Amino acid sequence: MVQSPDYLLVAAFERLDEERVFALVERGLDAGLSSSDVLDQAREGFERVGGLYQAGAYFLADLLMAAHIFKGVLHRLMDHAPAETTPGLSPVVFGTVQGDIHEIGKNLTIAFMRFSGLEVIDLGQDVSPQRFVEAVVSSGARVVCLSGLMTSCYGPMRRTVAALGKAGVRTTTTVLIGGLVSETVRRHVGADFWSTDCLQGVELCRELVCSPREDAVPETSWRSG
Ligand code: B12
Repeated sequence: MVQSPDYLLVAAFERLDEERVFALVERGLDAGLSSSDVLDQAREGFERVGGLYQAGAYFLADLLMAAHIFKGVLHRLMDHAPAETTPGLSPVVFGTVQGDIHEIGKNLTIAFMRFSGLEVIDLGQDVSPQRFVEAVVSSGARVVCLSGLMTSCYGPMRRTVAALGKAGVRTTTTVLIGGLVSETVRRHVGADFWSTDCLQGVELCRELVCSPREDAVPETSWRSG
């Protein structure tokens, strides 16, 4: 049976076969696939690894290897076609909140944002509320994304939202939280939106940067409460 290159890339990723993944990325790009298509396949492969980890079939080291391969794919895609930002759009400030060093989900979401034309200011991990404020003030960003993978992140998320308020920029920014979050968490921290899915987050951010703060409830919004 002849298998499509898409399936091959996902399967190679699932097996954590780094060399084969990179070779298939090259093959896909040479065959005319877009960076987003390749990224999507890499994401599917990554998710399969995550599923195997959750099922106990893979260890933490395997998950970290998957993150390493994913980073390699991103570098390759950036070299192939540097992500072009859509001119005139406000940047998105993004970071993992204070006390948290988990970055895989953040990096994945940022990669999709950049490939969809958004300019993202990546503040990294363990980002203090003050650094978020400084980045928003200096860039004029209207959207702030906070990632947090631990329950201990809810305090720092709340403090970040409060700091934006204290600095007088809360009314001009929309705050989206992601990671280990829910509607209850959103209400607790005072954010505008929450999501546990990077593509949903990208879609929302695109709508937000294209619309003024006053209309900050896009049609595809899943804000509730
Ligand atoms: C990998 C991992 C690590 C790695 C992180 C490596 C790295 N560079 O990021 C290492 C080994 C360093 C680590 C450390 C720790 N970890 Co850890 N870790 C994980 C693990 C296994 C996977 C997380 C992950 O990357 N998933 C894959 C990504 C793709 O998924 P994701 O992050 O959820 O992101 C998706 C979405 O949430 C979304 N997303 C993420 N952020 C955002 C933001 C926005 C705005 C949007 C729209 C979307 C979005 O996009 C992604 C795709 O859709 C989880 C368990 C799990 N199964 O989730 C534990 C887990 C998160 N870790 C946990 C803990 C406790 C720790 C440690 C405290 C352990 C310790 N005792 O030292 C330390 C934390 C130290 C610290 N100060 O941060 C706990 C948290 C428990 C809790 N409820 O609070 C978990 C849940 C494990 C567990 N079951 O106990 N960890």
